[in-house]
Amino acid sequence: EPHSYRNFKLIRINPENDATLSYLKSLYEEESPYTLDFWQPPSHVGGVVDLTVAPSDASSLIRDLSARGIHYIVAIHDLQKAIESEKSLTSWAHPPKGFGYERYNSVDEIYNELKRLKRERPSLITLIDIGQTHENRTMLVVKIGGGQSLDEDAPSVWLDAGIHAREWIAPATAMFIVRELVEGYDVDPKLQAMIDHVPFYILPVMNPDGYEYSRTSDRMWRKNRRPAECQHKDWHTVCCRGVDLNRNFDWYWAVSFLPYFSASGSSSDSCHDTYHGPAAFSEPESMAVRDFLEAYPPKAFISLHSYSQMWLIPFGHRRRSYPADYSSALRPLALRATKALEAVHGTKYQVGTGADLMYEASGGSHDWAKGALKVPFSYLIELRPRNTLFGNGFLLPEREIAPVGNETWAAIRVVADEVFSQF
Ligand code: VAL
Repeated sequence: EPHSYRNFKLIRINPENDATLSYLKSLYEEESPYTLDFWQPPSHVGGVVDLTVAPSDASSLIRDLSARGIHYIVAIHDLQKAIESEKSLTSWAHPPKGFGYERYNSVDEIYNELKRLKRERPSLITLIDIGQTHENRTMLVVKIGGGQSLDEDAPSVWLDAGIHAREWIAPATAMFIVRELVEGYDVDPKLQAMIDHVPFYILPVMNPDGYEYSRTSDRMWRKNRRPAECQHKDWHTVCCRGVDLNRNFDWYWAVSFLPYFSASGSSSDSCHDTYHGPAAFSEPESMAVRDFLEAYPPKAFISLHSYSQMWLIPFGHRRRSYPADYSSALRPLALRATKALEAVHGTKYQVGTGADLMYEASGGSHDWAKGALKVPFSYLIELRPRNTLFGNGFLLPEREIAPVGNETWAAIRVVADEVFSQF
């Protein structure tokens, strides 16, 4: 039986002053008396904080917020209901069998589809097993274009998705882009010329253990499934599983710049959702990605996440910290890409670093790709939705997969075209 979120609530707060902000930070960083899950951690005054609360704690939390004069909205009244209506195009009780491009699929369904595409287009597609997870799942990269052999010097574009288990729209978007590339190859001569020269390497599910766990056991799981680590806390021992893979890369790994313990950067507590792991690249998933990228360094690195509609540029580990070519190259290309994205369905994105727009987070893969691997164009995309009155956060209905896929592809194509014209 999967974990039930019956009557869990999603509370959305715009902290208007420092007192509110530090109260929310204390709930996030210290032991809170309530069962809370921060979908968007507190960062700055004027930002957005999304948190879910268990039904048993909802009234006390709301009493606390009201007593402090903190404005909030209840964006979701019954999280379980929202989880069930996420499958908007298919029946939740009787899911259809097999892969669908407008559905949230299992890892097996995704891999079977990639194998089917490979059988259909053997010269266009190459499948590469780059490693195994803790639970022995394969990490499967699909190479599209550029011939069947791997060439370390050829310019290429890397795209990964699903580093965070619960961000289901990310793998769905990656698969949508796989199809755009495969089908576009025959009918779009410009696209053909581009991917003949600049192949795409796509890892649609970077965290397959976590993804499957979020499908079968706990929809809101974020980390990988590293076996439990135990620690002594006060008078008892607690053991927790999982590492946040996007805190496990060797770029200011485990470093926190704030003068106090900052769990919003990255946490040393194995029970925390942003646990950075016992060492940089301690995890098979991040190790596999590192080893592959070091062997075949791409010209563009793009990592798909959700949610909040932001096109994030390095560096995310610290506020006001930028690569040398931030203003001359990275940001102008990001602006062009998001303009192309907006032209498709009018979807607006913010552009900047994650640290400036949201919160500092060290050990992230897009920072490592730019800072350590020196990939020219490195980005992290936070897909739909935005945190508006009705946005369902991670629970984006299946009917939005196609529009998200179309608009995101338009933006990524701008990046790939730039690589094609430069290298
Ligand atoms: N949402 C991302 C993360 O928590 C940040 C880095 C933008 O990993």
